[in-house]
Amino acid sequence: MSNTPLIISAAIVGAEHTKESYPHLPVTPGEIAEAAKGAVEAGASIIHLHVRDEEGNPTQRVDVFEAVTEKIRKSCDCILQYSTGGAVGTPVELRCDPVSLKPDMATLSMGTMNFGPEIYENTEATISAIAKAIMENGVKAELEVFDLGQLEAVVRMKKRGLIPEAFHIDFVLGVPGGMTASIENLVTLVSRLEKDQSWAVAGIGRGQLPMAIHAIAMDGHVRVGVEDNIYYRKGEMATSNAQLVERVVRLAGEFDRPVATVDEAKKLLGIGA
Ligand code: KMH
Ligand code: ZN
Repeated sequence: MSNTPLIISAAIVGAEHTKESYPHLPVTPGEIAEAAKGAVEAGASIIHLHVRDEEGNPTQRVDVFEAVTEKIRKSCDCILQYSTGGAVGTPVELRCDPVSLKPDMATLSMGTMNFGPEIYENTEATISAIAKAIMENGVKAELEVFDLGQLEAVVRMKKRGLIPEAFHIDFVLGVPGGMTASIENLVTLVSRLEKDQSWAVAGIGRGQLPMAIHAIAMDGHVRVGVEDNIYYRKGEMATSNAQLVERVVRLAGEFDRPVATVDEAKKLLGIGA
């Protein structure tokens, strides 16, 4: 294990939960900015951002991303990473839209899959269209990889010039329809990466904590937050995104892994170089 600074990404909103399913979910621009500030003060350097409309529904509207970005920028310094995944079923043209605001980073999901009972559609044409928007706007891509086949798609599509040359990879493990959040799966995925490829893991639900611990030990990076997991432990809901980040910071301390500042994370990810 080296002591590469640990990049903690906080997925603070997501597109799946509602205030009904999780009362602490930030949905208004003010609440989202407040949650971002809390997560950053706790140790996160990346904010993975979904936004909600006036009714609290997931949206890819540029004006909402703009309003939330303005509030976050006023409240804290962070790497802002927009979701281009949106919600299951969001049309691809809309998913690309916020990238025109040139955030620091944007996500790029690498394949179609079952997503619980629904289908999360990412055909090659969809991936290419979103990748094109990301490249044209000079935004750093984070590839969302939900299973091994999608990692193989990364290699294929990179060879064909359909995705950016350089990217960060986030393994999202534990979605019903993707790979489970097991240590064996994480080790397999990481073993397939090119040397020096930066990666993180987001474990869904109860996979969040074990995936975070293993990423810390394996020299990877970590994503936590209520998009992926609303529980602190079995039967006890997390009180905030910050609480989930704070736990990762404590664990990193036990492994003598320093937590990356925003500037260190930018350097590691090649943002603004
Ligand atoms: N909401 C999921 C269907 C991303 O942000 O890039 C997709 C997602 C991925 O959350
Ligand atoms: Zn997301």
